[in-house]
Amino acid sequence: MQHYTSLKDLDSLQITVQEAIELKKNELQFKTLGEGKTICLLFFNNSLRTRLSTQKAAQNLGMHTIVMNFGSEGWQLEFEDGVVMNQNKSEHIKEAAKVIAQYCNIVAIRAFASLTDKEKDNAEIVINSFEKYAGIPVVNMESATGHPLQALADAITMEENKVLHKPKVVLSWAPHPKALPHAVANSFVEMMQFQGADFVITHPEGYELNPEITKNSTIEYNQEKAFENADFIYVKNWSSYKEYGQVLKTDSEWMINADKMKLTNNAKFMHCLPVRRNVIVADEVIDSENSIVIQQANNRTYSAQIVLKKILENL
Ligand code: SN0
Repeated sequence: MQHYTSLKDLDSLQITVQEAIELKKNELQFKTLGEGKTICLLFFNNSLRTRLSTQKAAQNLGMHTIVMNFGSEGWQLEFEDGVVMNQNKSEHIKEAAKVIAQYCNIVAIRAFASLTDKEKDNAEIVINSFEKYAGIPVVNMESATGHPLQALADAITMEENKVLHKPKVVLSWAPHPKALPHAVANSFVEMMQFQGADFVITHPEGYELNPEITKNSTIEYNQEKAFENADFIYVKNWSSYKEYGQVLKTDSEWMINADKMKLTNNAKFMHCLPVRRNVIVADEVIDSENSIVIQQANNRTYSAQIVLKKILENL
């Protein structure tokens, strides 16, 4: 594997999940693979899990890590070609990417959607420009439209909590005061399309995700109906895609509570975190035995580590 910018970069999701589970049993088994190699982690947005787990993953493979908060500490980058740079952007991606590539062997990038310009967000300008100009492997740590390291961690977590029958998995929208990106939900949907599960997406009308991503996935507008007999409830807020970046609904009607979980087949509760307690999910659910959010966050290390291992093997 050269880059990891989408789940499609994996030869096989199923095999990668098994490899990550094996890796987790002895996370230092490849501790010399990355010796003398460096990864630069560039953050245009905030992070907790991604920042720490990706560093831990790289260090488990013997790599050095350099972290930079580009959003607050870097020069503002220009991504467009041929512009007169007499405004507030100080440096062009053409130089920045080539310079960064001289300091490391892999570059990992977090750059959220603007949620104001759908076309630009869908064009994935930041991640694609790094791929184009850096000339070294690029890892997506949540871009405008996807969060494939999260989706791989989710697949690992679901495999570890596997039920004997074909599972029913529900991706449920829940309210949030702010406009949030579609990336986590998009990658979760893509991941589910690789699995042989009974998969249902539930959200209020107007919150349809990009139909090019959901394709023929089942959408059920009645949340309680969607929850019936579910084995996994995966919760995430996202802003409207149709009315791009708008928050259409904030009332607590769609919050996940114990009564809704009672409709399920004793389902596990999942969320990528950070989560707004008692807005997205009631304390009684996230604090229950069925909540696997901490295990899910732990698997971010093994998701990143298996991806970095595959890239290092190809360097
Ligand atoms: C991000 C998102 O894409 O939804 C990152 C998730 C991994 N989440 C947020 O920005 C939440 C911020 C908040 O204020 O709750």
